Amino acid sequence: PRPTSLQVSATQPFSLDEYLLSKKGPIESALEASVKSRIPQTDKICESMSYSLMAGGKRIRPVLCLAACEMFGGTEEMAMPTAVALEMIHTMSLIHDDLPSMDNDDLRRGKPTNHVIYGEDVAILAGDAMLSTSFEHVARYTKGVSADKILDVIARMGKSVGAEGLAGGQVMDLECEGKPGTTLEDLKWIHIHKTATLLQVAVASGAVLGGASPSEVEACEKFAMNIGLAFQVADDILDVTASSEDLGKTAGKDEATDKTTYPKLLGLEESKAYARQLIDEAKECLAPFGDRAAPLLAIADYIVDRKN
Ligand code: GRG
Repeated sequence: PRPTSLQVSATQPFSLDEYLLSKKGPIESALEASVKSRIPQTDKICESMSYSLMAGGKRIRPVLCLAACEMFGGTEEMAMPTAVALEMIHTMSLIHDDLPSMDNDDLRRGKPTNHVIYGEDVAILAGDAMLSTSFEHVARYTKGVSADKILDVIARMGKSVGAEGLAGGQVMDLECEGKPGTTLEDLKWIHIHKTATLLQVAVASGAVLGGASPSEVEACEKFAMNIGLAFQVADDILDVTASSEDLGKTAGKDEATDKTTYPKLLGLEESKAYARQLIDEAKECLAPFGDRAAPLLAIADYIVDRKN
């Protein structure tokens, strides 16, 4: 039988490319099925949801969730509904982030943003629908896991979207925009809530579903908080260093606006060193899990080495 991607052997080096490829098909199929219109009346809103959900994101959150579940002996099937739900939450946050009342962006991943295609009204509603569907998805489709674990995942997801998560982080971000004197602490707070929290829920939920103990879930949360922050530092660095083609958006936009970024506060080289330090600290958290952590460790490196 074909070895599963998780059978990491000491003699064969782990290949992240192969691992990501093995996860891509199942994730894309599950995402596509999750927003299919079942009645003609929902065709328009489902088309708008699908337009953004299937627009070629990196799928980091679903992959983190599956990898964490498998690290503790769980299966891909156990974590897939949660993986899909997290990508739905991520996607709806991007749709709302791009709206004229927020960042007012016309391009996302090199394509017109949702509201440019479907109008602001439908884009808002598609985001709302995706958010509520994400919770329904976990509750309805998670199989082979006890109800208390599913409830734990739903609670984590709820917190990550609310005032102590994406929404709160976005409000603080809007408040700080253009405000002189935004500090490193402010920036860190924004990024923990806007970015790191959802990555943290991805890893922690996968761990919970896979059967991790509370202390193991905690180690996973520390790992994910560090990679989440590093992810955002890397994003700010890429915005300075990458071409628009790499990013599929207007490179250097944050440079040109008065948005506070890590390179602006720390300088480029120190920002790179900070991202690397966060990744090293993250990887230490997974030391107790040995070879079983290979996929998550490789994803951590990818987060700072990526080109988009
Ligand atoms: C969640 C209720 C609710 C409202 C949304 C707009 C908003 C509140 C929050 C903004 C969240 C936001 C846009 C955070 C930035 C996250 C981030 C780092 C996005 C880029 O993630 P990637 O690189 O994107 O994983 P891809 O394109 O690969 O999917």
